[in-house]
Amino acid sequence: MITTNSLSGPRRWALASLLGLACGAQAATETEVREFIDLAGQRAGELSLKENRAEWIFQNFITYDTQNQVVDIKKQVTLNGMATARMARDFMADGEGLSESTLRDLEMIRHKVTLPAPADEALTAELVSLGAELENIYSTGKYCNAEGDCQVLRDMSLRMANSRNEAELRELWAGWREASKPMRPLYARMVELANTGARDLGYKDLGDYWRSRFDMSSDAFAADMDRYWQEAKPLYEALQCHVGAQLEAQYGDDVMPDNGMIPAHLLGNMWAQGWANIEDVVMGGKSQAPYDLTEILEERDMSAVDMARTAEAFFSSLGFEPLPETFYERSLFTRPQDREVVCHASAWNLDDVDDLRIKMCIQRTGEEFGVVHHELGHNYYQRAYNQQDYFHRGSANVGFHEAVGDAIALSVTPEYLVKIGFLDELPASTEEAEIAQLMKTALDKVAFLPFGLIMDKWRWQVFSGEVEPANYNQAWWALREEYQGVTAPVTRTEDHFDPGAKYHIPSNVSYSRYFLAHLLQFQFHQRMCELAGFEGPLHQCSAYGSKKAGEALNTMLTAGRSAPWQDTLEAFTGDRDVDPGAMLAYFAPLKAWLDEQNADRQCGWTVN
Ligand code: X8Z
Ligand code: ZN
Repeated sequence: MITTNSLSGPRRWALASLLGLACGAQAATETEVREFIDLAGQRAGELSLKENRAEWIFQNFITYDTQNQVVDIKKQVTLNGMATARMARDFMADGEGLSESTLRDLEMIRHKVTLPAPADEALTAELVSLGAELENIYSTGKYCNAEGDCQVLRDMSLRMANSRNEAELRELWAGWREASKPMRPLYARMVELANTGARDLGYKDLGDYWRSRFDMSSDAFAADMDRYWQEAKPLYEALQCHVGAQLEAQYGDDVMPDNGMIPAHLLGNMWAQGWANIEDVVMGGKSQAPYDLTEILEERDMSAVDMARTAEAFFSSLGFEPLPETFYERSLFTRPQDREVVCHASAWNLDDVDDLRIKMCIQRTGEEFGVVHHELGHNYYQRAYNQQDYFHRGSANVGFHEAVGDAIALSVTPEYLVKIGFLDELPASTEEAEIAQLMKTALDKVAFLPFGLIMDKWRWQVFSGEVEPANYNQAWWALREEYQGVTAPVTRTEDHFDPGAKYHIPSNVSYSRYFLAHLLQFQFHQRMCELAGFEGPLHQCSAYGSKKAGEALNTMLTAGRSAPWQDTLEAFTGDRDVDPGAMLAYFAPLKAWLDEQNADRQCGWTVN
């Protein structure tokens, strides 16, 4: 058997890292460990470029062959990632005398693998194949009705947004959930394998592993998530109460249960995660919003590329360099008719320098205009941290990555739309108009919070074994009901796998990131408005054109993951913690209005 014990110093660690061997008993010095980290970064960096390319091709052309190709490279990436993570684990166990920043880097290497695999090549291959198969099932999923007419998710989502026909909504809702049924056994097996991998690296389970990425203990992170939710909850409850009452007025008490919960198919979104599409219903049957972005985009005949160029111009106004022309040549902006693709929006940096791209099946709606800003936020972040070492190329924590583009989109105000010529003049500033505008945003951002929380709560329960495969669906609905006050419109059984009907479950994208981002983006917005010299209510502020705000934002983006996120946040906003207070301040006028509306209502819900 080859060992590296006959070598000494950095060469020993270097060789060990390349061969993936254990290193013998001696504790390593700071210099040796730094050398290991550098080499590990180089190796992982090279592999990740190959992975990016194979993944891009697979997601743009889903076929038997592209799937095999991506599985091959992902297997190599996982084997390498696990070997390196195990070494990091061992260095940490012997970590006395290592500096704090080196220990942090080792920890980052240790928890870098999304799906940690058992120490076995065949099981690694199996785990990676399961991941690709689940993604395939989701992305190629269709609902075919009794007449044999089939629909893809994108079209079903559009109907969910616009239809007010309860029976149609119910059919779409239940129909899409047929597509995720076959995922259940694959998902259960995937959990089993990834848990073994996580335990091998010294974690309790995959949930513990995912939660350990926040510069604090995994338990402290879970407790903080609950604390943030408790703070934001009264605003959510006020919104849920008002929306429930308006839905009752729209659909009647045959449709609305009398326990205070809202059936999930009535909220204008396939997953009831954002409710902005039913602003008309919520405002009494007719939209009260001062303008309709979807109509503006239609009137101006904006193409998907035009939407991206408009979002780019916002970033340019803050002082960011333009996107490279290759962004427009290589991105996927619309759904191709001739092949299967992963339509769920994403942002990429193929060469880890500036080969930036988005992949999105853009629809011409105000909602999607927001998503375009969201994706570009990822791209500008990716480019800003490209000078960092490999393991520091990432956002301060994953929530930051999701918050940047959203924070920019909060600056898409009537005043901004006038500045760029989308509106001829500012809409009359009446109290009704202000409330309607705040309502539209709250239906998107506030309604999202409990959904953002339960996606990972469910997974944490599943990964820890608290919820077993036999109870997957029941546990899912228990969380939906308790946190969201949202209930299933049709009977659910353990034959269904409703969590799998949401992209991030089969794709294994952790979801706490979005919960955090929905709070952080208001902190970022608040700070950028301050730097832009804005005085007034936060929802009226646009940081458009503020070089000062752009510079501060860029400084944060450039830092990547080089420091604990609390330090990075403090340098930008002055806070060391996620603070729901910024969101609460933004919506304060709406909260007062909701409390008036709800004054004579019995709010809250009872879980069966
Ligand atoms: O998945 C996304 C982005 C890509 S990172 C479009 N989002 C979450 C979702 O769609 O469920 C953005 C907000 C929440
Ligand atoms: Zn995102």
